[in-house]
Amino acid sequence: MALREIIILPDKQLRLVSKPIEKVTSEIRKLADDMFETMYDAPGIGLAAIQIAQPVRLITMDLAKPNPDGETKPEPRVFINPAIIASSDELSVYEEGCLSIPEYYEEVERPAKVRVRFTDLDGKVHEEDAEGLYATCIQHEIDHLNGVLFVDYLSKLKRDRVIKKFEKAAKRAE
Ligand code: GNR
Ligand code: NI
Repeated sequence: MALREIIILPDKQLRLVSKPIEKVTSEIRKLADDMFETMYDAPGIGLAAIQIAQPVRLITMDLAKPNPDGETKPEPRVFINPAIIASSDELSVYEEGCLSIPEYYEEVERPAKVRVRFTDLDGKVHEEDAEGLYATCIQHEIDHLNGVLFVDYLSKLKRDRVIKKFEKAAKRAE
């Protein structure tokens, strides 16, 4: 396993449309391993491969909550070529953040429930209904595969403001 660097705004790679994975190879397994290490280290609850500069349709996620003893048992999940195949009309609002837009949080409205189809690391295809944080997170991650960021759902004023802030920070760091 290896810790990889998470790319942040205004890195243009975040706007790439990631390529479907045709076969679950050892490289894909290794990439998923590295994504988990990077996601847990961050820490984050989800990660899209493009966030470590790999433009393939691969997502890692862990939504495990602490048990009453305060311990959290890992629940690592992998989504290959995920697709939303149905969305509820009902919407829900969640305060979102993104490891590629550090320390910025805003409320985003999305379908409250979605049905997602994806392939796992064994090449098996699954369909699942997602709601709550799972629904929000899978939509946020699939957006990354399409070059979409949660700030794209904000008002132009807020979006321009956060993008400018990160552009300035990048200039200062040159
Ligand atoms: O760690 C993360 N938390 C989060 C909180 C609310 C909605 C979405 C997310 S995903 C984010 C990690 C990330 O940037 N994934 O792409
Ligand atoms: Ni994100």
